[in-house]
Amino acid sequence: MAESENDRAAKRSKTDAINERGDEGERSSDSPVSDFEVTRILRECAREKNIFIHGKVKGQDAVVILEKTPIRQDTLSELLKSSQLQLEMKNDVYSTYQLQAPAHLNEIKTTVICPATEKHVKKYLHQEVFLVEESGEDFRNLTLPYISSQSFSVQWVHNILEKKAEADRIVFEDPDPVTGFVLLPDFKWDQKQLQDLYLIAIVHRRDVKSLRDLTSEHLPLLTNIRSKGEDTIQRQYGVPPSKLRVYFHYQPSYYHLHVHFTSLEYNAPGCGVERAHLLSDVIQNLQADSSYYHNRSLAFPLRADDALLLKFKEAGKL
Ligand code: M7G
Repeated sequence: MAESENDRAAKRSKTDAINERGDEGERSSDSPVSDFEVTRILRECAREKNIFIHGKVKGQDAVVILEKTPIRQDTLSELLKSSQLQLEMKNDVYSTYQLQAPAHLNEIKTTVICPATEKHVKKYLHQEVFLVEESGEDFRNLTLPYISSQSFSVQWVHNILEKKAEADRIVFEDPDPVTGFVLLPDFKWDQKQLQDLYLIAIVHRRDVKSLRDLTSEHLPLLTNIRSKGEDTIQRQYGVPPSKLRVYFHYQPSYYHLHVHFTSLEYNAPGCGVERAHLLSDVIQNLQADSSYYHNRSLAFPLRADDALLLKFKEAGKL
């Protein structure tokens, strides 16, 4: 279908908006990484071009994640024009070079978790994983007591909902206490390009921890997130619903209900069938059976040293 001038204009303003937001980022004068002492590498991946490091900042445990970001189309010509090229080899029609880009086109996305708990360190440590099948009864007997005592703090979520953090990053908010939510960029997305678009919708209500708690009572909440989340992303970034993967994680890391909105083109961590549950499937399952997620077995992966895995083993479920 031919692209209208309106479409093109919308895309232009969306890219401008992204660039503006990206460029507006605060300069951190107090760098937590300059004092970082490396203890060990938790994980690294040459293909994904990232590295997860455990270390100390001023005596406190910290995790630092470094990730090379995708090459941006809108800065391509500047990159090609203003970089230095160093020839590595030449053979017939083939030649390879090292391209030295100007600093502002050569940024590394950096995430710092400090102080980091042992659980943060384990989350990023490369480990063998096992698939567990959890019945509704297993959830109540094994998983629920475990997550009630062991799960990650959701303080960062409350900070967002109460506008104590990331308030300027909120893209959309429906303030309704029952069906409302906040939509904002996930911290995995630097907002510089749309290929890896990643936003999260965090619900205002605090009594729904995960997929397991959902019943047909929550359908108005879920349909509201789907329609307003998709509309906002279409309007703000020019990405239509047909280009989005919208899903829950089970198990999530953070037990306060939230929905992941990612670009369909982006192979986001945790978007595989063993962890992701499409919002549209969840809505249909609840329409057909209100207790669907209370009763059915759900499979998910657990890392070798996860205490929950040990509980499943002890109960003879693995
Ligand atoms: P999850 O399914 O509970 O856990 O999703 P996961 O991290 O194992 O996927 C939580 C989502 O929230 C993830 O996509 C995180 O990248 C994102 N996230 C986590 N934290 C601590 C923050 C934060 O402080 N701000 C924002 N904007 N996103 C976060």
